[in-house]
Amino acid sequence: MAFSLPSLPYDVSALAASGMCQETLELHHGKHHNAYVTALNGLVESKGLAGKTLEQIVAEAGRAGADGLPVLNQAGQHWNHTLFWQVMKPNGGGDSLPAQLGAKIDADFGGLAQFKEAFKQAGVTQFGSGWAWLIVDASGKLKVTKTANGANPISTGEGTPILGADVWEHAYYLDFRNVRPGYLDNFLNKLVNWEVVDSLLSSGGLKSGQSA
Ligand code: MN3
Repeated sequence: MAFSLPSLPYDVSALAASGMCQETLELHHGKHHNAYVTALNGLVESKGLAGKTLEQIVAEAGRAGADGLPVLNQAGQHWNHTLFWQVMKPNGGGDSLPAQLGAKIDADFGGLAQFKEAFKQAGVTQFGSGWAWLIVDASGKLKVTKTANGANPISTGEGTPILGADVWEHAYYLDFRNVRPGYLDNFLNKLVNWEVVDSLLSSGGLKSGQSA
């Protein structure tokens, strides 16, 4: 098998009115994400990845440290973007959450506003390229964290991501120029698909269904 670029769960123009224009999605999904998939497929044979799932590859590359980076850069980014497209929708975001997710956020962060602020701060303070995450940690508690470049909470062993925001400049430069905080505010208030985040909380996280 080979890895493949998953289709967007909405039209490429569908998020434009919610702050992510068609050109951003064409470049980000069609060029950036596709390049990670192509590069990862190019590593399958030389790195002995055949038969492994994407999640296995990400976890093993993370545990390998510096030696795992060439694989993690591509495999992590393939996984990260696969989640990212799923956790957005047109006219998403806002403060109306499914009951289970809302109650869990209230219990673990003290309220939705506190969660949003923590998530935004994680994204803003990730120096250079990376990701902000909402994860379920080993004790079952929700936690906000951030990772650099192509890493993610699976590769670091921190927990199971159920929401991720790409803070590489390619994610927001066309729509928000250099203003990363504005992009993250928009993500939380106009783009997040809370129903998908709630279903990932129930199901134990995204299974890409992909393997080498
Ligand atoms: Mn990206």
